[in-house]
Amino acid sequence: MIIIGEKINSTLKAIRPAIERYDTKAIQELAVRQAEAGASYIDVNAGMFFKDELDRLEWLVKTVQEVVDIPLSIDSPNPLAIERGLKANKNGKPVINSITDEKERFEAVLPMVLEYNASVIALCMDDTGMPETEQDRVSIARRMIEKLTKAGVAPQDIFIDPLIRPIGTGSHYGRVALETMRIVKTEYPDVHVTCGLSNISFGIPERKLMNKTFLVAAVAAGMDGAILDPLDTKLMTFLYAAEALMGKDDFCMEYLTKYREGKLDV
Ligand code: THG
Repeated sequence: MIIIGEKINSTLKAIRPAIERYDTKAIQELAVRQAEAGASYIDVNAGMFFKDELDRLEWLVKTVQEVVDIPLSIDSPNPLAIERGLKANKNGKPVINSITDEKERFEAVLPMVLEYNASVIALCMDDTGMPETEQDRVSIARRMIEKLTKAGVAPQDIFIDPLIRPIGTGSHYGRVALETMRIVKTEYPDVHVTCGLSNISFGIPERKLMNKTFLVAAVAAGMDGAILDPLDTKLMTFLYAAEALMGKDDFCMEYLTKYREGKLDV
């Protein structure tokens, strides 16, 4: 599983003040802890700072890469912010989070994917908005994959994100996301499938229960990347178990290793 550690995000109430006061130590500690917990990428997001997102995102990139070697996930809807993050990046191949099939955003972000030889998360939405059905989502995914690969992006560098909508706002949204994942992974086995896991549980009680259960279903549907909190030991435990059960962990090696290290939190 390609784990994108989500903790360095300005929308988080606990983290925002650290970004606000440029608290190097707090940010670096979060980066190190996520890397040690098994993150493959560190997501950095300064989107709540409307006026100086660019400066703050650049600072986050520089601050994080002083203490960890793993690559960054540069998280912004604003192509100018992404560019600032990419310019500051020194940690190897980053992932751009994200591109969509909105005409303006696609045309602004694609050249950066190529110029910086980055991977890219592609959200299933276009200028008509957020698609309601799995077929509409899959059509957008297909279109983005065709356009990206035609431009020279390798399938392994594309992460399709079905865009998870809260289950509390529509009882079909869990199924729509899972079906989108299953169809995309079947049609394009080399393309990665990912999502922001916790979106599923917005607005309902016992969110962690829903996130964990959805994670298991998503692994079964073929999801091989996730934006999540790697410091959540119970969530990580479900991840190890789900991967073993779905045949994604040969001889349960990772599961057994985590068991021996005392890292299964049950
Ligand atoms: N897809 C992609 N990128 C994304 C998302 C996605 N980036 C942002 C977001 N969604 C994923 N990142 C987070 C980071 C933290 C939390 C959720 C998603 C989180 N939220 C808690 C909550 O909502 O209750 C805590 C809030 C708080 O403490 O203030 O922890 O879908 N490509």
